[in-house]
Amino acid sequence: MSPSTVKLIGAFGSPFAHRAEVALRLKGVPYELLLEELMISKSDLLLKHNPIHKKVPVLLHGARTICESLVIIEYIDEAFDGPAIMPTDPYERAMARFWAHFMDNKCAKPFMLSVWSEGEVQKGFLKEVKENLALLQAQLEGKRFFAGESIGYLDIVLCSLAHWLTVIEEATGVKLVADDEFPDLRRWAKEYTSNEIVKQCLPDRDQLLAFYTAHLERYKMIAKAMLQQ
Ligand SMILES: N[C@@H](CCC(=O)N[C@@H](CS)C(=O)NCC(=O)O)C(=O)O
Repeated sequence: MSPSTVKLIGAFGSPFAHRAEVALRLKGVPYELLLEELMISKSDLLLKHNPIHKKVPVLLHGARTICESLVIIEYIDEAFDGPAIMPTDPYERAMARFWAHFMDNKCAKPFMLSVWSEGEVQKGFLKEVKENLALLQAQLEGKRFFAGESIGYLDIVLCSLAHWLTVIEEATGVKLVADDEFPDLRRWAKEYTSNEIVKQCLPDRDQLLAFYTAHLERYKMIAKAMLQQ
């Protein structure tokens, strides 16, 4: 199917949408980006194509609709020519998926609650964030990127640690990573965010900071709701 039929429903500042965009760019697939204004409302297009989760990103490839960023990355990798995003070795691929699920299922909540909650609750989640970061850093093992010499699946999945983390630290005034902590992760973050392809679709830092600063209360509410889950 022609890549010219690719559209991506995203939203400014969404690390999940960034995952899909980077995957398209690494493959050299031209696409049209349709930006949602999630803080205001959701478009009929988004609700039509992702009625189950009602979230971005959504990839539209001709008549096909693909939802969920992890699924989208794998779809892009398989549907289009270009450099492989997933590791080619089955065990490496399984491990990359394991850590991607770890990021989304085990790291997201502590991360949110360590910056957007308060007191003892916040302290507990901060400890958890550091434990999780140590586990992720160990996967780098002196490598340039998680899969070796070039950007691959896990680097893309962990994009929020590379670019969003320091912005959110600044917006909230909560320091998650001290300047002398996790040196390998910080070195990797620099490499990821300075990659020419990544840079083409990384949200501007100042705009991202303004976005999180403007929506602090909204994120506190989301964090509060998370605590009750
Ligand atoms: N598991 C989803 C998460 C996507 C997600 O949370 N997207 C946010 C934007 S960053 C969203 O659409 N939020 C709208 C909402 O929660 O209603 C994925 O990996 O694609």
